[in-house]
Amino acid sequence: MPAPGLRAAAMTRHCFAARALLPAGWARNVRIAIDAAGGFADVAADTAGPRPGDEVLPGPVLPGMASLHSHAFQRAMAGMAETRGPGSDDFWSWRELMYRFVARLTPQAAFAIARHLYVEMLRNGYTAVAEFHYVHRRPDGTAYAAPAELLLRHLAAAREAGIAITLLPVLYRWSDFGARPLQPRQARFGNDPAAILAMVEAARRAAAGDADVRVGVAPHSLRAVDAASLRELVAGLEAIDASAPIHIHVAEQTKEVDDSVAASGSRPVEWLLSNQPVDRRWCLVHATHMTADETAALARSGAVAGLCPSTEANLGDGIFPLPDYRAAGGRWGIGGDSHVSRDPAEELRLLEYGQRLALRRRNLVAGGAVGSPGSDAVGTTLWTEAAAGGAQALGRPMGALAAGLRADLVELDPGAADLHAREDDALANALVFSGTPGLVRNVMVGGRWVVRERRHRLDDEGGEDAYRQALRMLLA
Ligand code: NGQ
Ligand code: ZN
Repeated sequence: MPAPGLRAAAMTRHCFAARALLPAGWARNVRIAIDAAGGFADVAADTAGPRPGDEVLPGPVLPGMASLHSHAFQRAMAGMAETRGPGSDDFWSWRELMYRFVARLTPQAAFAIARHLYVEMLRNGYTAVAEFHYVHRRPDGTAYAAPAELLLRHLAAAREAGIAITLLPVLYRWSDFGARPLQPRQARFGNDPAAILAMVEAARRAAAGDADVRVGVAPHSLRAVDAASLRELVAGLEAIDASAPIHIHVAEQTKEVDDSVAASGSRPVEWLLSNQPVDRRWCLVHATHMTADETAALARSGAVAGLCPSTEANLGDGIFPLPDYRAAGGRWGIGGDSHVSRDPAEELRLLEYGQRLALRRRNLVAGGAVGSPGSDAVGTTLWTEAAAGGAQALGRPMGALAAGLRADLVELDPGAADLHAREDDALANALVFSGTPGLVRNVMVGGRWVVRERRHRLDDEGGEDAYRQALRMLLA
């Protein structure tokens, strides 16, 4: 029998990338060793060339991207909330439409929508998703026989699609600040901290050591939890897994800021930073409306700001103060949220464009920052920082082409005209700013190819038929 070291070496395989985006920037002749467990064993730049048996990747290679915020069911609503209603439309009127939609969701439909969505996301270069899941109960508010039924449908969908997932069962206890009872149309969301922690345990059992599944929690928002339940939830999670992710929606709308000040005398981000141990485990989703002091304090906390540019634009939220936040060393990532976009390049483009529109300048997200060596190329900077921040938010070792991380990678189409005659930073800039969809050709998650030549296994197995069936039921 060979020595264990030899056997491990024998089970290691290699990809050779002509060009790849490494933590220190673009590199040439990169040889990537992938171990049998689906991790990067080694990533070496400037090698002599491919060796016999290497899988040669002629297109530019980037790390897989994490989507740090998803409500999968909302994928089926994309385009359904774009007609003016009787009053003046805003975030809150959109939410009423969303509640009407969620009332019809079944476990089968939730699964079909999520699986379809996750395949779409993979095709565009997302390799992992944080599912912020709050629809726990039947439409009448009673629990399913297995209370984590709907949560676990998302785990099943992710596994069939082949995307890595961080499951975040959501505590949604109240309808507003001051522990107001849930409205009837929120009856599917309600639970107490103990019930959410039981879902964490159920999800951990179902995941059973799978390196591509992580479980954390999400207090929905400061509107939906009181201080005591929030403390109980965070303490309970710490007892199960001391480094597990904690995500929360915060300061997305100015009304929430005003209501928070009225309820506690503090703004939402300010309240959270002074009442919770906000650190690297935390992801503050949106955090749109902050003062300069809150922006700097959030950056110092080590938490990730979860930015969802397409949804924030769709809902009329506002613009996150990204240049100031980055200047203070803040970490950030991107999320598809309501999934009006499933494309990380598009999210990143919208993120930079929002800053340009607000500040009337160009090339704002560039240069060095915490966790990034800094490139003057906006595309390189955006992809590198969002991948690293997303990895932190998901609590998953990913987000860079580096030894020790999960082997997630994206190869762009070497034949694409928009990538032609370009090198290095110009490739990332073309990916983000050419506006051409479909530049991603091959996608690997945890050492497994899940998209090859733009095809996914489910393309031939009726994955989209189940989605269409769910749409017929939901939109009838
Ligand atoms: C959600 N979506 O949980 O789906 C929320 C709307 C709420 C965004 N915040 C519900 N974008 O915030 O109350
Ligand atoms: Zn959300």
